[in-house]
Order: sequence, then C-alpha cells, then structure tokens
Amino acid sequence: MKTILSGLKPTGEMTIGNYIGAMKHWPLTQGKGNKTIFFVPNAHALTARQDPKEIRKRTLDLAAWLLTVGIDPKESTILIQSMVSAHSELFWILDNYVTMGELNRMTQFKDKSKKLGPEGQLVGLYSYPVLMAADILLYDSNEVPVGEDQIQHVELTRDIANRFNKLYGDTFVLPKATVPKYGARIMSLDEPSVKMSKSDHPDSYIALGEDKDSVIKKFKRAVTDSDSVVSYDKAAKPAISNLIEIYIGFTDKSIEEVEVLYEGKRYGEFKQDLGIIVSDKLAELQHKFEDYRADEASLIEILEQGSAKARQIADKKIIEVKSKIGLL
Ligand code: AQP
Repeated sequence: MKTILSGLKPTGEMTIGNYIGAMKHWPLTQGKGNKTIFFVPNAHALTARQDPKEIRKRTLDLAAWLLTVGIDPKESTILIQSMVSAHSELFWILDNYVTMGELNRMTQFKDKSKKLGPEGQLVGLYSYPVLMAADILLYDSNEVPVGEDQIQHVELTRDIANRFNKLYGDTFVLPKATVPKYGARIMSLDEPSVKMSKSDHPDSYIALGEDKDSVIKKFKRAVTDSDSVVSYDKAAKPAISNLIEIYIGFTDKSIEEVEVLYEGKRYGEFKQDLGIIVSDKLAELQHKFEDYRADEASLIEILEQGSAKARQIADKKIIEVKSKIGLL
C-alpha cells in the first residue's frame, strides 16, 4: 500500500496551472489500495501578508475545489494544516536537521523573494520548505504528486528524512515527487519564461473561477512566438508550446493530435478554440464548486473529520520523533 499526499496553498485563486500540473491528477490516485491524503497548507500562506478574512475564505474555497475535482472524503483524508498542530511541532524539530546552505539553494525562495520585495525576506518564506517536509513526513508519504516547482522541495524532504534516519534509526519514509509528463510547469500567458502563479498579476493566469469572456480574451491576448505554425517545440517556441500543453491538459489529446488538428491553421484560430475548450470545462467545474461551497457547514464538518483522522496519525509520529531525540 502506498501513501500519497499533496496540497494547495491558499495564497490566491487557483489557476489552470495548479489544475493541470497537480489537482486534476489527484482523484486518479484514490482507491487502488492507496492511502490518499489531501490538505490545505494554510500556514504556508503566511509567508506573504494575508488578510485574515481572505485567508479563511480561500482555505474553504480550496477545500471545496478538492471536492470539485473529485477528491472523495470517503476515500481520502482531507485536512487543514492549521487544525493539526503536529505540522508546526515537527517543523521546528526538522529546522534543526537542515542547513542554511541547503535552504539557500531553493529556487522558489530566490524567485519569490525577488518578486515580493522586502517583506518577501521573511524567515517563514526562507524556511517554508522545512514545514513542507514536516507535512510530508508526518504521514509516511511515499509519493507526492506535484508540479515541477515543488520537486526540489520534495528532494530536500528526502535529504532531511535520510539524515534523521541515519542518526536515530528508521523513522521517516523517503518520499518521491511524481510529476505529469506534460503540464508540470504551465507558464504565464504574458511572459512564457515565467511560471504561471496565482499570486502573480491577473493577466498572467487564468483562475479556475474565471468567466467565459475573460478566459477567451486572455487567450486571445496571450503572447505567441514569431512564426505562426501550431507546433510543439519548448525551446524554440515556448509560448505556443505552453498553450499546447494547456490544450492537452484540458482535452487529454496528444501533442501529435493537436498538431495534426491545426495543420495549416493560424494561431488566432487555435487560441479561439482553446478559449472555448477551457471556459466550457471551467463552467462545468464552477457549477460543482458552487454547490460544495454553498454548504459551508458540511464543508467544515468534512474538514474537522479529516483533520481529526490526520491528528491520530500525526500525533503518533510526533511522539516517536520526540522520544528518539530525547524530548519529554
Ligand atoms: N504553473 C504551474 N504549472 C504546473 N503546476 C503548478 N503548480 C503551481 N503552479 C503550477 C502546482 O500546483 C500545486 C499547488 O501549488 P500551491 O498553490 O500549493 O503552491 P505553488 O506551487 O507556489 O503555486 P503558485 O500558484 O505559484 O502559488 P503562489 O503564487 O502563491 O506561489 C503544486 O503541486 C504546484 O507544483
């Protein structure tokens, strides 16, 4: 039996990047004898200033998105990070098993601290990969299905776990990141050299809650490459290749099928079709989302039950860790 764990940080509206790179794959891991755990790492959102009302709302939004994409609370444990205090407890312990040199190498920190200015230099932003390590290691996770940007953090988690195991004997399972073949790094619509991020400016991304007109307009305006052939070549044609990855992320067609479909056609036609495909799928998802989100009491009950189940696993692991390092 494998334990599979992943999460979504409530720092903004979910984007199609989060969907294609991560969320849409998660329901497929359910059943098959796997133990599946999905969570909202809301404490991670504190690495940038948040409006308290907004972070609460977004946390519940993300829980509703998890249900919307097909995470079934009967099959999976759905939890909120702040409802399981063992995450913060293990974080502090693990902070002492990682070096500043290792954290200095984290590319997410380098990118984000540049973007966010002086407040981006908060210690939390620097050490959040260690909290992520705690999130993963508490549950003996074997696999962490993520987008490409998170691979480095899962690798750091392995290093920390390995170091701890060598010192104190087998304690943590060594996790591995799993990423989709295509769509693991969806790029910004107006700057194809930069990853699409929900905390970036709105023209750069498409949110899962966005309406049809806006989606179609954004794809129309999306940057393209200098020629006009709809073909996939990430190095030579990063902009159209990114749009093709979005297309296949929403249709499950292969690259070859898309190239054949648009042979002899221009970017304009491709972008128009893409806008319709994406907005139709989003409308379907939004409809489900609204149903789940409207019943806040049931949503909170699912989260309380999931978090209570998670606490049983996480508390056991914390007791084991504390006893191994001599903390009463
Ligand atoms: N552009 C992307 N392409 C593919 N996958 C992506 N993911 C994020 N952006 C892309 C994957 O989505 C999952 C949830 O990510 P997260 O919200 O927890 O944190 P993040 O990776 O920091 O995502 P953002 O959108 O870039 O958030 P902000 O702007 O707050 O930093 C992860 O598996 C992630 O890899």
